[in-house]
Amino acid sequence: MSDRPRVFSGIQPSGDLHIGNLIGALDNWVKMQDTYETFYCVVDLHAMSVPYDPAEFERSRLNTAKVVLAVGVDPKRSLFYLQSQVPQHAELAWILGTIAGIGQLERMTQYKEKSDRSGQNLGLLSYPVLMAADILIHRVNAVPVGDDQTQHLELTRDLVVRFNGRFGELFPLPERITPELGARVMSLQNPMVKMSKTDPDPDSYISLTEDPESSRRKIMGAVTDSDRKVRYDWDEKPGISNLLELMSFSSGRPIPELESEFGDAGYGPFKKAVADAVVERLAPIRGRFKRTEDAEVARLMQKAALDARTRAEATMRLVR
Ligand code: ATP
Ligand code: LTN
Repeated sequence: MSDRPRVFSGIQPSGDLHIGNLIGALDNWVKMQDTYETFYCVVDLHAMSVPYDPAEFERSRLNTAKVVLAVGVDPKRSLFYLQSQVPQHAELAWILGTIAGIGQLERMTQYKEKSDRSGQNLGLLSYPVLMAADILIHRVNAVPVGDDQTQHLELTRDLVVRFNGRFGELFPLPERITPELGARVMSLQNPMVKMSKTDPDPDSYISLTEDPESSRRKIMGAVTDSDRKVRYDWDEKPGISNLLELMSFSSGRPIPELESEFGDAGYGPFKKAVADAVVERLAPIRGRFKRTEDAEVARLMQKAALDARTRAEATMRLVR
């Protein structure tokens, strides 16, 4: 076992991974491989808390794993596996459930939103307890996620304090890691809501594997305001601010530099430059995705699950 600090994060196989997932989370997953011992999962059990098609689901979890690999998660450096193949996640979730308060779970924003849309079920309510189990099963120190996961991470930390207080110091208190810029990428069709892979309008997000022409069209059609100034101002100009963050991430150029270059250029030329930068940033991901064989991904997932079970079992022995 390495003595480096550890991280865990997960992503749901609930649709096409998009540039918000990349900027908010996956980019950090890749970077953290250099300094941390890294554990990552396709959290397929979580995705079952809303309605899904069983045949499509099987394809979707393999596809999600394939995109994560294409982004740069390296199976030689990270333990990357499918959550459902490591039953200790669910066992620890049960135990944590016995110390979790129902009131706190009912107050979770995601629970309120998703239960309004998909109907209530126990899985949706206990979703954050399973997420806490994911994080704690490898006793990690840090969790790279987007802004929308703040509340879930707070719950995890509450459970750690409660568990350690009652049963002895077992779990480290995990820190949330979010990027300074792009922790909440907004929908291209409505800059007041976050970009989401379950948004019914595909024009609202840029998928990590879609063809360049489609990405360009979506960025050119992004909803902005009727003023002509390119200025970074989330209160007055959320659409433009969102595009500035996309461009800054994709090109590596600071926002003030982009504001001075495009301030008075008009929205057309600005959007074209954003599209160029995004298409260029995504090209290698799309290339690697296309070159990877499904069978290879399935094999990697099987092998990683064996290692992950051994690691998870070591924690469960202490918990039991
Ligand atoms: P869903 O639409 O199914 O709720 P999602 O698009 O929110 O999915 P998740 O699988 O729930 O994606 O999230 C994976 C990771 O990506 C999480 O760390 C999450 O915080 C991050 N993330 C998701 N959407 C965004 C976004 N718009 N901006 C920044 N980070 C995001
Ligand atoms: N709820 C997370 C996905 C998730 C996760 C985790 C993230 C499940 N388990 C553990 C970090 C750590 C989401 O992105 N919606």
